[in-house]
Amino acid sequence: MNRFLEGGKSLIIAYDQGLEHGPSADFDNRNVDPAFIVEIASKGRFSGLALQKGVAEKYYDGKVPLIVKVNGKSSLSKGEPNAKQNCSVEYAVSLGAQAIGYTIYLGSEHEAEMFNEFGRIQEEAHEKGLAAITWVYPRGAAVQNDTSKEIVAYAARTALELGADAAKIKYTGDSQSFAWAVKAAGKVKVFMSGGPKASTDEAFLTHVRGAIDAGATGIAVGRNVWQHQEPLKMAQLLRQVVFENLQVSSVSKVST
Ligand code: FBP
Repeated sequence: MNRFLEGGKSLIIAYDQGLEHGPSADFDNRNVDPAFIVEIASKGRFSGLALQKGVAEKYYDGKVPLIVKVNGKSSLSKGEPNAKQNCSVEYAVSLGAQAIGYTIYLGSEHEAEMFNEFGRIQEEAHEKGLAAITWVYPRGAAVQNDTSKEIVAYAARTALELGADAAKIKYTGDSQSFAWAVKAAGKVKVFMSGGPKASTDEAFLTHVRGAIDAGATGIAVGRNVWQHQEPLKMAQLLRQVVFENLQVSSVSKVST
């Protein structure tokens, strides 16, 4: 994971929503173009860029450490969520990946399949010198509240139990409860997932501040950056919170 860390902290930009949500749900004329995001990743000095293999093949420019998502699903499939492998670890390496990303839907009827597949991929990734990062999203009929303290900590712990180097998990809503998830993750690096674009910069930065105060390594975020009117400005604000450890009141002076 060291390749994704700067003074122990990290800021990752995620752009796999074209598969997960579809272009009409999240994209406009600017951010529908992967080249726009790849440029933000380097100009905004992100620590990592997460892409599905097709986008990586055609747009990755080698400037920011790459995470290739090796599974994914669309928003059209219904029922209990499942996401199967769609890219080999070997192929991810050939694209320049320094880590693989894999989503586990904890609590889904299909979780055993994902546990099994991630176990194999994690071992192969480690053999090839790549980090294994898991997006652990509690989901399905058995999950009542996917951001409760208990369930988010369960997600974090699952990442540790299954051998992940880092876990991307949803924010619980407050720093104190998120700290329990960070503790449950042990030596696994914790990244807060972004979610839909917040109504104000301050609202989003407050969550980021809370996650960092809870001991998170950083954030892995998409829409709150590339849906922003000024993505590079948001990147700068995030850097101030994550790397410079500034309070939101200090950075929000330059915010819109
Ligand atoms: P955002 O910051 O835009 O929420 O992206 C984080 C992410 O994990 C993406 O990598 C992924 O495409 C998406 O969220 C999945 O979202 P959902 O919660 O709808 O499954």
